[in-house]
Amino acid sequence: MPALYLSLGTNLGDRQKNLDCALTLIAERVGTVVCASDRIETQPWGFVSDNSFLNMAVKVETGLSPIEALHTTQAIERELGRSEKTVDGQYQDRLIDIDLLMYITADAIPVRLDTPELTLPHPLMRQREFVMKPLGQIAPELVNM
Ligand code: PH2
Ligand code: MG
Ligand code: MG
Repeated sequence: MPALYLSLGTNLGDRQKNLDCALTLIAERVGTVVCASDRIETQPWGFVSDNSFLNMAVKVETGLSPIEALHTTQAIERELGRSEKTVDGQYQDRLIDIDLLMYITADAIPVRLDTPELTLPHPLMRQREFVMKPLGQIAPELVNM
């Protein structure tokens, strides 16, 4: 089975519950959640806000293609109340954000994709401690790649 690594983040509302709901819907619609990192408290990166984040990373075994996984996670974000992602190019506070980090095929090849809709691996992941720290807990081999 292909393995999909996701980053989850939330800085509004009941953050633990937002992550719980996202994980339930990911398990129902994306695939089997085989590893989940700790939930770490992080400060907003790249924008100014009083609301700190909870971030985590998960590994999902999925039968979906990368684009199908993107559309499915975007639908989950919308169902959990996510509205606009950026305003005037600035990041916004959000109930839930689900980002595709890496997609590893069944024969262990990391997918490389560069389309207007989706870039894999996630182009900014290595600059973001709030992504790399939880990802390192569940997949140290990817972080040290
Ligand atoms: N997500 C962003 C921008 N900044 N900062 C933290 N701490 N956590 C995030 O998940 C996050 C962020 C864009 O999606
Ligand atoms: Mg994001
Ligand atoms: Mg996102």
